[in-house]
Amino acid sequence: MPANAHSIILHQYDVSPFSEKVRVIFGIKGIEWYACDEPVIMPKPELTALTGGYRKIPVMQIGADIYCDTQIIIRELERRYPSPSIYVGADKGFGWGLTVWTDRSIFQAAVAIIFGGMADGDNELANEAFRKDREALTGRPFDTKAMQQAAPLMADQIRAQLDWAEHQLSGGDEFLLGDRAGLADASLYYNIAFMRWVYPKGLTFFDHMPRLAAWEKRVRDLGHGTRHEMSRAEALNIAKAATSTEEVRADPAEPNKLKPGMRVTVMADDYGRDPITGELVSSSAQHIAIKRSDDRVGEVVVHFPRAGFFVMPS
Ligand SMILES: N[C@@H](CCC(=O)N[C@@H](CS)C(=O)NCC(=O)O)C(=O)O
Repeated sequence: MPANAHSIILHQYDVSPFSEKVRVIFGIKGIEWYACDEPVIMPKPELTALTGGYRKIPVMQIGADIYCDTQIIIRELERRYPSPSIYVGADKGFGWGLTVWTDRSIFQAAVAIIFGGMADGDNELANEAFRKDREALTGRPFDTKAMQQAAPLMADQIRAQLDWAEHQLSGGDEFLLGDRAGLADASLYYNIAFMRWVYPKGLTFFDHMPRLAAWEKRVRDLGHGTRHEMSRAEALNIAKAATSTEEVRADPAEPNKLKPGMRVTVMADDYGRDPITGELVSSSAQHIAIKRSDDRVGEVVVHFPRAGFFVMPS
């Protein structure tokens, strides 16, 4: 079937760990999707035409609706494809809290271990252009020496935290929160997959975590749903021809008096803090959707999560 305004398009690249989180969710839900490969470093002119400046990967596009950050991407996938749910066992919402742990604490430890291992010469990702790009992304020097020094300390940190997961699996369940995979599994798994792809030496302690090793294989075997490829030009054409399906909705409990029609600026609270400005369409405790336009894509609505993002009137 040719792609259209309803197709799920993931702007991604294959060695992107956060993209892997979403690809595992595609696997869990059996979703058919289009991979639109983006550059690993800036510039990303097609991506930023869609997002208004947000540069991180992945970004999901459905027609003229653009979802920035895995949290809002997975939330939207759950809304459109509720079964099987990402919520497993007793999880009705705390799974998102677990993603704060996996996406910040564990991910940062994995990054230090991977790039701290660079001295061994087995890391092709971190060339000069990549380092410069990541300095601009984080606003901090890409200090290889400091990462080399931090790597053993971070190995202790990641081992201790993954050991919690090893214990979590001791009740006999196949997945972290029950007998099927969900948000918690996708969120922990992508960190391990990232190390496995680019710096497997960083995972030697895994030999002593047999339950987690078996779990890793089970999550990998879930696959990625049905993947097709799409060019960036085609993705832009789809956005341009489509109209957003987001409805105007005021949030009665909005604490800062934000209302549809107001101009607001949204930015991530950690790294890649490029501000994105637009007109508020709808908002809630968990999302904000803003309308903006660009010559190449026409009018689009860009969606962000609230946890981990700042919203300011502009
Ligand atoms: N909070 C974001 C984090 C995304 C993230 O850090 N992505 C990495 C790649 S996996 C990134 O964008 N790195 C810079 C780049 O690719 O330009 C999310 O959940 O989507």
